[in-house]
Amino acid sequence: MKKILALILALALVSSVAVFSLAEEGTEYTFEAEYTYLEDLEGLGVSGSPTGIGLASESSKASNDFFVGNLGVNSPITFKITSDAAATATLKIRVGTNVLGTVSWDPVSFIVTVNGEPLEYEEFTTEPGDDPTDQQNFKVKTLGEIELVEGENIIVFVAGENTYRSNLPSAPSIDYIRLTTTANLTMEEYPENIE
Ligand SMILES: [Ca+2]
Repeated sequence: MKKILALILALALVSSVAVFSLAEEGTEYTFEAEYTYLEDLEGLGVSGSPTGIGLASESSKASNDFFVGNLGVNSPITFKITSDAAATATLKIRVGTNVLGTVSWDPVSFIVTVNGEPLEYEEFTTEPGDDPTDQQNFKVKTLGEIELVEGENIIVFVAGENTYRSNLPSAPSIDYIRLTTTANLTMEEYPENIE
């Protein structure tokens, strides 16, 4: 009996390792949100809210020292990614609280589209951490598998239906997205946003 249990355990370990390596196959690309095209975007909509490159904020806790925040329905963050082949990719996003307290995000309250198609992803929450100097408390969330086409792909993140900021729709702050895939990816970047 013990031998059988050991065999089952060994098989379970082998299969979980195989699944892990399959999901992580390929190259992991990180694309910074502060390098997306920010001109013409309007922040939350409340008076005095930032616009354009003003949506990029500095934080030592953010990758590349910047993130985009104060996002509303008129500030979709758009990643233009060119792929050298049609391929499946795992999409992750590093998000912060946007100083909204503890709130949950799902495909209705925070809309993610890939080449115009809404992405159905598992609900996640953003919440303040224990460090009062780090209100964003950035965390990486896995949104799931997406299909990239050869050529240009448009991945958009925008506030959906919610009343999280003074009864206006808002979105989490975005530090970067991460794509893991076997294809070669490049992004249209605007580094002058933060210069
Ligand atoms: Ca960043």
